[in-house]
Amino acid sequence: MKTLAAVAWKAKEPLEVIEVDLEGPRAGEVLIEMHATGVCHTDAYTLSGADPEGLFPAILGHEGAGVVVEVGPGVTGLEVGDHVIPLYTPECRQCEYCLNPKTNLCQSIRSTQGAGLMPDGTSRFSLNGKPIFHYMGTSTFSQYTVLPEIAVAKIRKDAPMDKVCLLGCGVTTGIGAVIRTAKVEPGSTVVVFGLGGIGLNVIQGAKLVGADMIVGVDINPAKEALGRSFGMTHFVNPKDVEGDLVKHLVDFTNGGADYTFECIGNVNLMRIALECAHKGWGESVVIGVAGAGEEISTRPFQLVTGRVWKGSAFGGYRGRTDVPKLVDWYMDDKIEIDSQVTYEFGLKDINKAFDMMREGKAIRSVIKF
Ligand code: NAD
Ligand code: AHE
Ligand code: ZN
Repeated sequence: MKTLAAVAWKAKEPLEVIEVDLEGPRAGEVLIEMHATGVCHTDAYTLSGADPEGLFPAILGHEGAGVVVEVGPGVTGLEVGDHVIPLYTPECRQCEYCLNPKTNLCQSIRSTQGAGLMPDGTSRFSLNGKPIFHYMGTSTFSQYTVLPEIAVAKIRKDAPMDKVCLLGCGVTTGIGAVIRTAKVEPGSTVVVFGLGGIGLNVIQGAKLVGADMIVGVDINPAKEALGRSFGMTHFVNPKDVEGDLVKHLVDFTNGGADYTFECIGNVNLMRIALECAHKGWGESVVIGVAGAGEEISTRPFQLVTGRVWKGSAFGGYRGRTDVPKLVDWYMDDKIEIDSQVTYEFGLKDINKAFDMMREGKAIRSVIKF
């Protein structure tokens, strides 16, 4: 079949919206008609050329929602008409990782997914007979996309797809990092670095669990009002801080934060986030993604004296099990999503969504098909 898709031909170049060929679902796969997709910073990161797994040409996008329109042979858990959210972290429920409650990182298809291919080692997308790579196993910047059944969360049909698509990445990642990964306790002091689509949801999660002091750190002053609307209690703009940012934040939080979250992808800030965690017990969670060749460092003394450094992917959530519950939370007004959709564009204007992100104007732009 033909599908309209935004193709990333090369790093650093705008996407081209064109019709490409899409082969239907093979065994264990489903064809999804996308209704909406968010644009996450990770899409821009891969398009920048900094992603060591970045492949071109590819169809990017990993924060979508849509409807199953065809099922391949052997599919048992999904049927035509199901409303779904594609998962870049699948959940096969059988691999060593899925059987270990300590992780959400199902590895059953990770190697082909990282190579831009479906689990059988081929691509469903092509143009003029030349394959186009999948991205993060999801490729949501396409009117139609094919996914393995194990990488699809079935959600309720009354949830608006142009909002709950953000549960495909940003909202789930931020809230889960607080609840699942860090397990922040009521009364905690939390510092959040970077108040974009991820950081604002860390703030939302921290408020949800009853944190007392929620400090947001961002160089964009416009983020202060946004952060406060999600529950941030204090704002620090590093540009206004004279001297050492770690010392400033440690003093500001009376000795350091119980939990800190890096939501930017800047290795210098990852170090600062660790070092402003409280001596003896502070935990720092890396969420931001840093480019090829970048490394984090600190004095081992920081860890010897009780700080803990950890990371979080997709908020530690298991998509098929947990995403439908998060959709319920949204429908029950337990979590806020609507105000995170700053802009809506048609697919043909998808490059504007990247511009809005780069200019710091969007929490999230949503593409509606
Ligand atoms: P975003 O672009 O929406 O937000 C980034 C924020 O960081 C912006 O508000 C920006 O002003 C701020 N910022 C930039 N440089 C800064 C600096 N030097 N000091 C303070 N603030 C600064 O990005 P996003 O979509 O929220 O994604 C954030 C990061 O999280 C990215 O690295 C993304 O790739 C990553 N991410 C990781 C996961 C995961 O599962 N681990 C999931 C989604 C996104
Ligand atoms: N190919 C990238 C991977 C970057 C990365 O860490 N991705 C996150 C999701 S970001 C969503 O916006 C993730 O889930 N990682 C786990 C995994 O298995 O990729 C790189 O930098 O190498
Ligand atoms: Zn993302």
